[in-house]
Amino acid sequence: MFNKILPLYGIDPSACEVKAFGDGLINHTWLVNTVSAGYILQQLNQFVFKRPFDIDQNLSLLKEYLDQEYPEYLFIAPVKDLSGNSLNQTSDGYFRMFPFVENSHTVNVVDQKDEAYEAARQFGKFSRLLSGFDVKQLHTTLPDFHNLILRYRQFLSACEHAEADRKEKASALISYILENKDIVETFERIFENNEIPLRVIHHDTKISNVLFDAQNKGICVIDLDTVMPGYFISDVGDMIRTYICALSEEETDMSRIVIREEFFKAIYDGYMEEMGTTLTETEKSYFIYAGKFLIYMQALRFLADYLQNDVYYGSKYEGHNFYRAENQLILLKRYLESEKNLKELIGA
Ligand code: GN1
Ligand code: MG
Repeated sequence: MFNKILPLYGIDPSACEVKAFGDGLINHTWLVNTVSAGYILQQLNQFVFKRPFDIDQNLSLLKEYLDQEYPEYLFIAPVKDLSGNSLNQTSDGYFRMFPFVENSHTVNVVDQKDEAYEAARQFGKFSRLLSGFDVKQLHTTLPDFHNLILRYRQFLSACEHAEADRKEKASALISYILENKDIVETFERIFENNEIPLRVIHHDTKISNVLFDAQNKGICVIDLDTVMPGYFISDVGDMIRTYICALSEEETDMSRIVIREEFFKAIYDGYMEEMGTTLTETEKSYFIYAGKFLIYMQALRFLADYLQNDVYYGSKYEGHNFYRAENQLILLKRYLESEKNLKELIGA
């Protein structure tokens, strides 16, 4: 496969080093080192992203706008191959190459408050710089990706059609999801009344999607396939979900899941530093809700996948998606317990 792709970019496969890179669940990513430069090669998951050329077009529209309006901002768009294509469709799938940013690094686990602050600033900055861009120009690369109404319906249908043993094992988790249905109802209200505006939203704000410099200051955000019109609660919510606990969704010792309230404050400070004057008062009133929304939706997605025999996320061991869902529901429980303290922290 590399023998086919790399020459399109004028790279001799026998004169470079290629190794797997990162730990995303959806796309395949490799680091390609030639004698003169580093690249990130990525194969788009075409079962998830049904219209890869929409992504490519989004990236080029955003690049054009940002290069024009904010030339000092580093926006990492795919490089063009020898024929001028930034996305290649081959019999092995869809591929693109990004320049590797020298002297940058990514972080996989948030263990410093400053990392949460820097990341939140970068995701906030991205939406702020694009607040003058007409969001309607962007393709929706994953329809209904963060539509909790639909996710909830899909979850109910997964429950209905699940194999008996899986449903039995999941019954306590299913009950907890049903008990907290008010989280879906709040989303319904936001969605149906257009309470908050559509913005250019990243939709995958985990820490590994931020590039840091040698002084651990944020440089920019990466992994832009899910950049599309959305609500700010998606970005803030996924930061809360993935930064407020020291352990990830992969942790199975559930007693270790605790909330780091100071990290919530760091996310708030970093995001507001950039978006504070752009967000409406109504949006600000949903800042804490954002965490509930995303944690709940992720739990629901993992559990639905478990009930559907792991067709989406895959499974590395028996019950993998069950435990991921359990982990997220315990995180939700802890988050709800902290709500009063979090409100005080941000003066809400
Ligand atoms: C997927 O591939 P990755 O890890 O960046 C998923 C996110 C989930 C995440 C959970 C397109 O992201 O929505 O939050 O797994 N992306 C897609 O780890 O489904
Ligand atoms: Mg991703």
